[in-house]
Amino acid sequence: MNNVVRVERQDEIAIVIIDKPPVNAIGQDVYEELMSAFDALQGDTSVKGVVILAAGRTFIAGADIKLLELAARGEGGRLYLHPLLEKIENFARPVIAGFHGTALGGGVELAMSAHYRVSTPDAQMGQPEVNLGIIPGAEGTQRLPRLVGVAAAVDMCVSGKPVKAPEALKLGLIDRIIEGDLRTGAIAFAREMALRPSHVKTSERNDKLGTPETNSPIFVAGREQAAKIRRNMTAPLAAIEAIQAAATLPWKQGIEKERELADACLKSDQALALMHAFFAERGVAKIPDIPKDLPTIDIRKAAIIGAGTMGGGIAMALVNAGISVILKDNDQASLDRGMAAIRRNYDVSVKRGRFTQETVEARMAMIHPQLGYDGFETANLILEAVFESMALKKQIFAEIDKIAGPDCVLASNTSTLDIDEIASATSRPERVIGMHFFSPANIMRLVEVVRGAKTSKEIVATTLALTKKLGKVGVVVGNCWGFVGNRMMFPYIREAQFLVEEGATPSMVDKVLFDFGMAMGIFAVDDMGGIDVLWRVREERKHLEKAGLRKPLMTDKLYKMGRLGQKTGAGWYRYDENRKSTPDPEVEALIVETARNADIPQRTITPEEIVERCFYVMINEGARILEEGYALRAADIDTVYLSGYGFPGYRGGPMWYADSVGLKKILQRIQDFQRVHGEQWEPAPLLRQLADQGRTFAQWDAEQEKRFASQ
Ligand code: 3H9
Repeated sequence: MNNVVRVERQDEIAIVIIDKPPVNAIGQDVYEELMSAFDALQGDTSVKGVVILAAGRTFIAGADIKLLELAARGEGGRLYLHPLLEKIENFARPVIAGFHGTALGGGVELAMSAHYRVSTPDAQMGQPEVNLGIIPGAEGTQRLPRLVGVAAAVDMCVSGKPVKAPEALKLGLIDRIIEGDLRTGAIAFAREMALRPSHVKTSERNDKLGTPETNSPIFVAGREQAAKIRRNMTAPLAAIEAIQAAATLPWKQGIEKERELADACLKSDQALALMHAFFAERGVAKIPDIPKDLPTIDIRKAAIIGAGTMGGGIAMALVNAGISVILKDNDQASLDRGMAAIRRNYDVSVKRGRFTQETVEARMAMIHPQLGYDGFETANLILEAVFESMALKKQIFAEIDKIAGPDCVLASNTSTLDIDEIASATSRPERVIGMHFFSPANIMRLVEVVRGAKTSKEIVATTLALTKKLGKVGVVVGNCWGFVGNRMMFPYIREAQFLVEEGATPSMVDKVLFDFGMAMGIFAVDDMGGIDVLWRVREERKHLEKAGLRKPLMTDKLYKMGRLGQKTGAGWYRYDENRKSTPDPEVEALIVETARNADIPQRTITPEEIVERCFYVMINEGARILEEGYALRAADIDTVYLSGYGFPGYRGGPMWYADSVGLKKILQRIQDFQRVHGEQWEPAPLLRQLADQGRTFAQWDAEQEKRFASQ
């Protein structure tokens, strides 16, 4: 019985349709049914051509990643498409693949074994395997360079970025763009091709493979690109090696090389971590008590209070998604500054070719700067983005409560403050929610969606739908101080500061963190965000600090010296006019002097200690957040860190990383640090429990999902 592949006929053309929602991923079922479909068609001489299409929203989006994940874990699941690809390529009559939506990974590989490819004008196609720590392992590294040339193949496999149909046509990945109905156009194309006496197999095309001389600089540049955009990752380098094999070896040997490299990547920890990250990101939208089909409010018009860096960035994110924005501030000068910053950011995008000038003008026209509340009454979303002061935020929420329409979502962009207390300033706490964007808000993908005690399900679902519309990842978190991201960030930055007080330097710590894979070292991050920001957050909480506990000493000092980071040209580092940083001997001397005055003994700090103290303290806090219920799953915490804090994807996020190190070892080191550094290293009960039982956070998540399902 055919469940996922069906064959239809239009006169002498057969149409093979893959129909496996949501994205037609190739699993064993699709593979087997395609095999039998092509077997049957081979014997049917009335068929003069075959068109492969997919039903629903997209052409095949790749091999089924769930299967690949099993294979990566060594639990079966390995999918070899080679016999199917051979069958298609050797088919006696022309086979044409028709793309729509996003044709990705194994989907493109399957299509490349066909004799021709056509596409809708707006489809995209690519080899994103590198995002999963693997390479195109179904002959993609061998066929892609044969169709598009070595340089484009290297770029597509290293960047993982899809190309749009017009570009694909130029490159030779597709043969025609079909305007109008894809099926009709693809059938007409098949009829045309059926008249040709023969059809070139991609595997036999060698005209675009270049020579060792022309290819050598391409591979060098590819490796440089990989080192830059895929730092520390093995898959992009393996993909280049496989493409190199395509360019130098006969077809069969090239395939063998690809298989060897693909298998090695699939068995790597990096692949496992990245596949975890893939499913973790998709899992965050699943909130146990909120049905998927719960009706949401369509956000078409938003009003933002505060035209500073955050407000401006959020305004850009909203208009980029087609939502018009009122941008309010208290005085004309702030408003002008905010609008000028937005204009500058858009100008950079135009220079980089991301947007055309017309697009930018249209987006600027969608932002309405103003001083008053005019028009707020018809907004579907009012979002406050002023600085972190509870008193100010409550005053603003009390004001907007009087103006907002009954269906409006009232959101705060607070990064640390109590959303319930903010909501208490309104008569409708059920409509209040936190939307914690990350700077620059038009670029960074993470939004922490802070669910207050009274926030309604409709408002949570609406906010999640909105983050998706903005192209962002919304992670629902509970209302604790700092939520998930910053609550874990503070112990991390605290330990980093303690380490420099004990003998490391900021650049030494940052280098270790960067080499670990973080997008930036923590001191560089602090300088970028502004040392005043951290200082202000600490001031707000000073009354809660426990007497006698060790506190970092340098933030206050740098703040008082006016060394606020990049914006003042000096913070932990010194900055030139291009914002390039250099270590500053003045700061290093000040740290030594501060430590001496505080009687902190100086010693040699190893890179290992830097990694352990910075990340284990973060993991310990993550375990606390989890057991207190402020994150639903360890995977949600991972997604926060992967999409908002520059944690390397190939380590899967802090909690996945903890599992990979082993919770027993982590607990033991935390206990060691507790003996030396005291109660700030008290192990989280959940961490202790899992370590004692030999379990992992991933297992805890699996049990958690079962609990959700039974509720
Ligand atoms: C590959 O092909 C290896 C080959 O080289 C070698 C093979 C031998 N598999 O993202 P969404 C699920 S590697 C399984 O929310 P969107 C996803 O989990 C693969 N499941 O939708 C989610 O499930 P749920 C190379 C998949 O519209 C649902 O589909 N391909 C797969 O925002 C909807 O996903 C890729 O890396 C899959 N391949 O974006 C492409 N893809 O509803 C990965 C999706 O239960 N996929 N799902 O949470 C994507 O980039 C996006 O999903 C796509 C749609 C752009 C397609």
